[in-house]
Amino acid sequence: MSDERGFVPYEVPPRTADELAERARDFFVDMDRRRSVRHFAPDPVPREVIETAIRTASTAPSGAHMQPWTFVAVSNPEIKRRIRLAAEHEEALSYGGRMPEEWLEALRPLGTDANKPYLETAPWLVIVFEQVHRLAEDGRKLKNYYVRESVGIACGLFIAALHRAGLATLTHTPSPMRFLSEILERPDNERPTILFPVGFPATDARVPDLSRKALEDVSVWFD
Ligand code: IYR
Repeated sequence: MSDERGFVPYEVPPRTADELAERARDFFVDMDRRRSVRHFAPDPVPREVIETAIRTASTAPSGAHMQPWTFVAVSNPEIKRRIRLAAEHEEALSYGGRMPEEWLEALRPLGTDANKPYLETAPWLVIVFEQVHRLAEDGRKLKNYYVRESVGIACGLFIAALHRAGLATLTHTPSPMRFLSEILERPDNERPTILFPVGFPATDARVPDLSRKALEDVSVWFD
């Protein structure tokens, strides 16, 4: 099936304009229900679901197809506890003076503070590391490309996959997050970027009453 360059055919099923519109709308309606959740039920989530969501994330396009990401999935209670303690230590410093007033003000509607119980309640913590460079067999550094963008796209797909499965998550970025490299024993070429607590929302979970920008406010058209 492959041609002289080694390329293989790529086909998608043909669809009418109505089908396209309906499929696009269905996905939007589902995604528009997604919210960042900070209150999780302790109920377990099968490892297989997390594995599949990571597979979905890993379908993301990436610079030169290097797939410069590592997803570290943690359900071990002791490791979750260590992560919570280290994160709360950093967050206490941040909320207690490291974040300027303008930042604290911007966060007020979200009702966040330095306490992060969800780091233990959520059955899974998935920490995404970006591979700043690759290592050859002999230890030489090899370049990765558009690492930030690639990992960002993979994280977006991960969030969509979890939501589609019926789970909740949160893009949590304790800062600084270097402690995650130590606790999770990641090599020097990897930097932690986002920590996702994953689970079912608590039955009494509440989210801030936010609205999203209108299409007109997020797009410009030349058609
Ligand atoms: N990392 C802190 C602060 C925080 C920062 C932003 I930007 C947010 O959107 C939410 C929180 C925390 O997790 O509380």
